[in-house]
Amino acid sequence: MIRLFFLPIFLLVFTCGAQVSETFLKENYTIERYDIPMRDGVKLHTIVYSPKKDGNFPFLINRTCYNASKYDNYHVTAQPNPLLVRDLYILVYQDVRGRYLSEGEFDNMRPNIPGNRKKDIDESSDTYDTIDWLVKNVKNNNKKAGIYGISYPGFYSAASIPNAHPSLKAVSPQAPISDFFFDDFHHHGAFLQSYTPAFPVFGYQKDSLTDKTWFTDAMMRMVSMDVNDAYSFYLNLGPLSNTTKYYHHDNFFWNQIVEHPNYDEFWQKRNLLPHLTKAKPAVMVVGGWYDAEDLYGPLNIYKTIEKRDDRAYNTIVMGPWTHGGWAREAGEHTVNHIYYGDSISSTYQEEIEFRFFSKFLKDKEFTLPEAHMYDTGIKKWFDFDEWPSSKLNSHTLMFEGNNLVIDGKVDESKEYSYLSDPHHPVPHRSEIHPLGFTPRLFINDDQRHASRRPDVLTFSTEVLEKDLTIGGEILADLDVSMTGTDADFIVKIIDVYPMDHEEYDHNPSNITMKGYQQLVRHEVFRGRYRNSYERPEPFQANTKTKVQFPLQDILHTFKKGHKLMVQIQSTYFPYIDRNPQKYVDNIYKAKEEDFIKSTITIHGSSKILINPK
Ligand code: PG9
Repeated sequence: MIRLFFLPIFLLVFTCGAQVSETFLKENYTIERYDIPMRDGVKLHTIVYSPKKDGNFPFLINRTCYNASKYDNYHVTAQPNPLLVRDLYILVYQDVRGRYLSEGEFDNMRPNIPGNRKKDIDESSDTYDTIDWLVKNVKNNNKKAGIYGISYPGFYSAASIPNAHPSLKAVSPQAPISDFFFDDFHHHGAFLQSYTPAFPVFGYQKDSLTDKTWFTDAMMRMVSMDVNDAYSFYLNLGPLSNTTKYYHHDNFFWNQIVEHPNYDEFWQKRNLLPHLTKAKPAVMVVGGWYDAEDLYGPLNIYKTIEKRDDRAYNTIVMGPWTHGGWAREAGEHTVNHIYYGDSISSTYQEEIEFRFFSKFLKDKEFTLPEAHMYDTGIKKWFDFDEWPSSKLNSHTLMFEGNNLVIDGKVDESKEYSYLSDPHHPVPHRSEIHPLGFTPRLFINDDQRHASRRPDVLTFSTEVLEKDLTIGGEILADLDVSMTGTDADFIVKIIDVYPMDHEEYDHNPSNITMKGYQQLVRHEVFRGRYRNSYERPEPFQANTKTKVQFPLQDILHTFKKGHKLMVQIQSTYFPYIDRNPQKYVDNIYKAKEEDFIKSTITIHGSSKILINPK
């Protein structure tokens, strides 16, 4: 029995709380199934729900690698926003090329081919051909189409933007992947070892058209062990070469990851961002501040379009959600131990998402915000007319002893060192946790387990005498040295709660919010890529070296009575793989003996910049 925590993302369908009933669907929609020919002749399996009522309706399209058939036969738990379903759209669900009942070969983050070609195919051309066929062949349509999707389907939504079909009027990439070297599997070159169980879903070609999963045997290699302590499991597994040996030796995607450890042409051509030069359809990007899978994607897709096409209708929503959380309504909204409020997802669905599609596909008069952003500290929404907003202040955070100094002077000659041991890595979770398909709840977890370790540097302000809002972009500007020749750097921004903070009802009795050190933002950087993601370089031992990298944006007010804390460390396990700390060409092929202890030094000239100009 596969325990729920492990249920892969493609089975944890993103569902809304107040579902549309099967009765409503059957009374108001008919279902047709088509195999739509693409320009190269490959047919893509497409399920179409058409309203029974007379009228001309827009299309609402979802292209997925996670089995469109789960939306077939009036399957209610997989429908989109119930308000949209009730308002009657032509709902379209399609298996992307090479998946399930569609023909062709699957390719992860299929590279976009620039220009509007007649023969070559990519996800943009497949979307163009699909819309063209639908408009010409499905009755009662109003020749307008919208596309949406969460996660990989979010990438397919965003991939519709280059050379968009003229009928495509509204695109909502939600938690979209933009580049697998910065989303999901990697963060700035470090491998997310916590994704190891996910590889079977993306690493085997099917050998026939099927609506059933064909990679279950490969998945069971890990699931069947029913692992309750992921940290020990991965530590005992040892170097990544053992993952190849025992689990993924026949997985084409894993082997591509192993053979392309650096940001080479293989990854660069799979980056969607360079192709987002113009956005003719209206775009609404949606993301979760606590999305452990795809946070780089939504922020950078929005910012790229803002930079490249100043005439685009391009907006962003960032809420207190984990991956895809806005599609689920549980009433009380919590992320791990933190309570944020009630009905946050259904309010977004009603006041934002429903209005976006109604405005551009049904010509309804709605005004929507440019940037609808949730402050995760005071737990309120704010609308900005740009993001990052010039209304949010810049700050410089520096270190003095154990103190975090905001916009002040420090003794930059001081040094802060720790012994980093890859055989005793810093856990990324405060609790023992089972093997999971992807990382999720650590993203705003308690950091007291880390601040008590000698291999974690911890700097904290005094108790804040007034609210301090930290919003916008963040840059870690570190001066480092080490006794080894390679290292990872993890920077964490933490909200320290007062000792009289209220408890939250949903937490078990062993969790106290009194003195809680809540992770607000973290980022990982593999130091070898400090000068180039494509050409890694070893460090010179005991030589002061600059390491700069961005953390993803935040909007968080550190309330009066709280403290602002920064932690720096060099292991974060098993969220990411361990750096041997002795430079080797390919860490995926490192041997046990390559893993060495290293004394890492953060020099007093280091700083964390908020909204650097
Ligand atoms: N971005 C999510 C993911 C991709 C690849 C592996 C695991 C998860 C998703 O598509 O849900």
